[in-house]
Amino acid sequence: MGRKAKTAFITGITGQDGSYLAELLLKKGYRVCGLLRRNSNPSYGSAAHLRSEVEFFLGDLADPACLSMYLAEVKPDEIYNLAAQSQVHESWSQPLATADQTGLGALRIFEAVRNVLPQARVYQASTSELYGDTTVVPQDEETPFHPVNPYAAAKALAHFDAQIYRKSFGLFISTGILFNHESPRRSPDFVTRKVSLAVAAIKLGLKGARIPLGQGGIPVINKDRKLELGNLDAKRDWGFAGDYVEAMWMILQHDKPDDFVVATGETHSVRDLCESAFSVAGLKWKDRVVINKKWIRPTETGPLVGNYTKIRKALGWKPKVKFEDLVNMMVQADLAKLR
Ligand code: F7E
Repeated sequence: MGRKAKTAFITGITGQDGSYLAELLLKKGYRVCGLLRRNSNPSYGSAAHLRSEVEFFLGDLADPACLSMYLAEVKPDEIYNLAAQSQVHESWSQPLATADQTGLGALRIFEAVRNVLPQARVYQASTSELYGDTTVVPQDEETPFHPVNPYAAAKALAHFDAQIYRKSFGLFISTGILFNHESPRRSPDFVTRKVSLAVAAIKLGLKGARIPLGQGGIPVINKDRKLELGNLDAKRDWGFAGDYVEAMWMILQHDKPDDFVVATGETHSVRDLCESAFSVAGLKWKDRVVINKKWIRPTETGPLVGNYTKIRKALGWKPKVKFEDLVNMMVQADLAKLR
């Protein structure tokens, strides 16, 4: 007799990470269930192509009753909490909604697990934003947190509660402290996709309504056909989302719950990103990028770069896609999509 297929329950399944994770788990033979927010028109986002394979449950992280009900009904072996208000920039305009979805949302999951399904394994999506304006480089699991925005503060609540529920109640709750991870499925609210879409729109000479919408629903290039960005000096450790969902799964297969940094170990500035992305299309970034103060944040983090030694040694995970290949993948995908 073969072993019974495992069941996974994913919150945030319609996002970039949720859709890659669902694909990975389906390939591994899991029954995959996902929480879908109730809108008048249900939006499956990046998971639209998985609609016939995933079981969707209408609900909201704001509602503890529905979380308990679904856990009791589905009895997942593994729960991946990827749902959040995940835009740092937006977290200054919506600090309370961010605290609720990103911070309390996680706590509601932990409470539901404690009450209804204490044997389940839980993955909590933590973030390099926790390190904030750190001066320690690179950052690892021991580096102190210095959050500098409402998003990071909400993620800190979730991260500490994950550790507290693990210790206090013996629950299997693990966290992945993920550094930035991108893909052609990334929302244009984030800088990598904003740049790759703008490069493609400029290269293809798109005009008027054919110019795709970017951050905040604003066309990705302005009337002068330029890309408007904020801080070009900001430094991030950018990896490929497809690699990072494998890390999430591996973290839950470990023999004990723990915290792991997931990163590439390389850092690049937004300026480097522009240079690479425009050069994929044979364009010079300096002619095409202008600064708009609107996109400069009230506070910025220190240079973020992760040390992934712990996960490499304990679980054998390492990133496969390098920065240049990631940028190339995203620009090529947008050129193909918009052509
Ligand atoms: O910004 C700078 C900006 O919005 C990256 C989320 O997944 O990763 C992501 O958070 C950097 C920042 O991502 C623009 O100031 C310059 O320094 O792509 P981003 P993020 O804030 O790092 C972490 C790990 C998460 O957990 C988050 O959920 O780029 N930047 N000019 C800009 N950023 C944006 N969005 N737009 C600009 O025009």
